[in-house]
Amino acid sequence: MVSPLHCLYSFRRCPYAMRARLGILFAKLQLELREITLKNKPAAMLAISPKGTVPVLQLQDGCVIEESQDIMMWALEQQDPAGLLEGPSLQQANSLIAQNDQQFKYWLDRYKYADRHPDMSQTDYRQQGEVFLRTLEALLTKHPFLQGDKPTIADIAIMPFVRQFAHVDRDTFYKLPYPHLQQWLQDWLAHPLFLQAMTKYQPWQPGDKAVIFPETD
Ligand SMILES: N[C@@H](CCC(=O)N[C@@H](CS)C(=O)NCC(=O)O)C(=O)O
Repeated sequence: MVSPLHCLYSFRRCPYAMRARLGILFAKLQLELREITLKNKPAAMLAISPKGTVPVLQLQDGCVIEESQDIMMWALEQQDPAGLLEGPSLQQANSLIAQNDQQFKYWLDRYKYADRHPDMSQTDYRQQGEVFLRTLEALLTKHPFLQGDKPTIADIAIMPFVRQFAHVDRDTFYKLPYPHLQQWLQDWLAHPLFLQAMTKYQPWQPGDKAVIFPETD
């Protein structure tokens, strides 16, 4: 059955789901949020998206969007009051997001779970990840956000992954020679919409009252 609202299956700690929630919040949309656990994915989610990853967005018309970047784009194409799609170059934003998703994420996973990947040391994995951090630092040396003086879709798509990298070992991260990146991350972590995106919800079960995200005051 299709929900009367758009419905987002989400997992609080997943960086892909974080970027989708940020996209919804920046777009000032409201939907039903269904928090899931990865160990016990709801049958209703698997029925519409058998690949079994979050985020998944089911629209009111029944259409399903299964990739986080597509969810952000869909949300911001509905409404974009902060102009996240109006940066200097959507092509550059897409290229940075692709580097994040295809290369940085690979090293991030190994850095985070180095014990499961014994071919290289955790320090080696961190240093591989730092190649992308240096790209970001070079951009942030020129302006406060990745593409200029205002945030774009690139910032909200990438910050959850830099956060995850930093949180593997905060002491080490904040000693690395990337002061602009560290400040950028700190600013995002304190951003009201990021704090709202990290609201905790109980896992959804069929029959539960809909959780409206974001809640109206
Ligand atoms: N390409 C997908 C990746 C999403 C993804 O990998 N999400 C992880 C959680 S962070 C997931 O759902 N993994 C499934 C699992 O661990 O069972 C996207 O951008 O939405």
